[in-house]
Amino acid sequence: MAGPIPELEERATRCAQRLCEADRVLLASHIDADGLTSGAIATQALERASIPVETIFEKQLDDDAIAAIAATEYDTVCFTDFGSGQLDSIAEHEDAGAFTPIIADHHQPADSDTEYHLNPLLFGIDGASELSGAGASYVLARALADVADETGLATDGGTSGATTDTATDARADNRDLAALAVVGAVGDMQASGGKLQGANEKIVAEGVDAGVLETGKDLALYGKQTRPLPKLLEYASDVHIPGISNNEAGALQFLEDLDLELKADGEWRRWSGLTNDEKQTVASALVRKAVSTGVPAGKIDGLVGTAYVLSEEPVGTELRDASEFSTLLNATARYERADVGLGVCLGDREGALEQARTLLRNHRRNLSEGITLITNEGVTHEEHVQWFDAGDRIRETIVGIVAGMAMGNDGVSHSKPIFAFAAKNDEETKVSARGTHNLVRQGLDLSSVMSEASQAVGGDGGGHNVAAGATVPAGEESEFIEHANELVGEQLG
Ligand SMILES: [Mn+2]
Repeated sequence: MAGPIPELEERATRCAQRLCEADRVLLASHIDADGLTSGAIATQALERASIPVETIFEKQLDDDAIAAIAATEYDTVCFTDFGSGQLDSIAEHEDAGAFTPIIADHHQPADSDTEYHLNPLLFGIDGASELSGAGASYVLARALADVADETGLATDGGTSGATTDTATDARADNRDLAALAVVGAVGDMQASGGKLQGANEKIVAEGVDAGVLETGKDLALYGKQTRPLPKLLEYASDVHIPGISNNEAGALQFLEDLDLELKADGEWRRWSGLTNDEKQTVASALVRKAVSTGVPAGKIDGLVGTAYVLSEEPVGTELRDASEFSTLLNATARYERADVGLGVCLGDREGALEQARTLLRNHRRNLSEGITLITNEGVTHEEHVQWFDAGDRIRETIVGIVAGMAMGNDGVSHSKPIFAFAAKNDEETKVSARGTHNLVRQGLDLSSVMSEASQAVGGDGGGHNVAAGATVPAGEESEFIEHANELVGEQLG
């Protein structure tokens, strides 16, 4: 049977064959939404092929982590959503006979290669926008079903108790896992242009075929499943609509002016519970409001996009919307609870789901407390940058998001990049920098600022032009800011 991405088929089959030769497999995956879904896809595919698997997660696959993996008894190690960038180190352990690596990744490979390396970049497919780690893992899972079938390894696909032939077939050839692959791609921001492209689209088509996904044009706002209607509009920040975005009273007034039941059983209704006519009413009014308040046409187009709905999940839950699902997973990852995220992906709808929801609630509270902290205490303004030292009062894993969200608040400028420090441990300080697209157009590149300024004080860093991070030795914060201030001045000068 042909896999979803013909270019990857042959390599995927070879990787699957090698996995089927293993008595047991250690599976290592990255801790983020894409890594968690990658891990869940590969875990299920291996289990269904009756290959015993132990699944672990790492924030970073550094030399120490790889050495620890090499020290285990496992002879076969599958890496998902990382591994390509660490191939030099992995290959050393492979050459020393520690284990055979099978890699399903989409990041830029290091200067080394190995036999069982499945990466879209090796086959002319863009790993940043067309296929995620979860997508590569899905391609591997599809091949595993095929190979296991041919070699007579038991697959439990036919005995799942599924109620329809379509569902049974989809499980037997792992096409039901396409839903998780889409959550991973969305989590890695691959639907940034409003829809998934290229290889990702082929996975979507398989998921639709298998009955686990539905797609359609819909309002491109976050929270269509779970947010009360007024909050859906108020919090929508990608397209700023004056009088509605970040405006509680305005969003409410806008909805009240429409001829619509806003509550059901005393509770705010949600977008997912509206009829198609009702959705049309709100969407048209929203577009009219955007036009009348001068939102540019290009931005207005961004109000509508392709929605990816997990059709087997209950309406009104975060699991039903690929974007809300990936946010839930990221909330588990940020607090190092990969076990919880994996549990949700593997179908634990009680313990794990409740814990994930608690983590997401706490995450949102931490964000809002962090923003309040920065806004109340104020930032220190240098000539070209502004900065804030949170010490241990904001977790280093969220300090960057918080700093970005605080921009534009009272005393926090929109016209200078913001740098936020948070303690990593006694020896190291994490620095996160955030700019705006406007500043980037003027020449800001925080990636090079973070890399140069951190290296100047004995640290290291990098990232993107609009958002970047670094780690510096504790005590070097003011020295770092001096360098950063100078570098940003040169870029914007
Ligand atoms: Mn990824």
